[in-house]
Formats: sequence, C-alpha cells, structure tokens
Amino acid sequence: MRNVVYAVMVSLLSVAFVLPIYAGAATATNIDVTASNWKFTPGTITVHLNQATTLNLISKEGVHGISSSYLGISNTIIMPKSTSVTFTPHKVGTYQLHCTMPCGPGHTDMVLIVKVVE
Ligand SMILES: [Cu+2]
Repeated sequence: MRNVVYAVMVSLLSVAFVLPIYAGAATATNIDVTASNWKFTPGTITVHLNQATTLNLISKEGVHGISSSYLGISNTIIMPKSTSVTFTPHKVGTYQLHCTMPCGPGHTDMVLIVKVVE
C-alpha cells in the first residue's frame, strides 16, 4: 500500500513539474544573444507576432549595439556587462539589424536577423 501511495505521489509530482516546462516552451520570450567581433550569436532569431520578447544581450568582445525602429527596439549598447531590451513585434517579416556601433573592420557585416512569425 505504501508503495502505491508513493507511486501516485511521484506521478502527480511529474505532471506538476513537466506541464509548466511545456507551457513555457510554447511561449518562450527570452532570447540570449552574444555579440563579438564581428557577429551576433545566434545570427538569426525567431520571435512571435504581438508577443513581448526580451533579448538578453552581452558582448564577449568589443562594444556593439542594436536598434530597430520597425521592431520598436531602442538603441541598445552591448558591452561585457549584460543588458536587456524588451520589444513587441507588430508586423510579420524578416528584419536586419545592423550593429549600431562603429566596431572595426567587420562592422558593416555585423547583422542580427530577426524573423517575426505568426
Ligand atoms: Cu559591432
């Protein structure tokens, strides 16, 4: 009998812990982006229409920045100390965010691609 109670408790606990993980996966709103010379990693991110999204930004090399008036991302400088910016995309499309800081020879190639999907 004690084993049965234990088994039921374990199953209930599993459900309690597993369900929130699935719920979170469907509505992921935090994305880590690392800047370096001269790229963003990942170079392409996908976000969802009308869903507030927070980019956690950090530079492991140099000083960089992003900005997008189309996406509502205010100019955000990316340095070794992490920072974040939150925005809500209102139009489906693919947006190219060029680095906003003149950061060296590879600066003009430094692009973060943001895909906004339904
Ligand atoms: Cu840069």
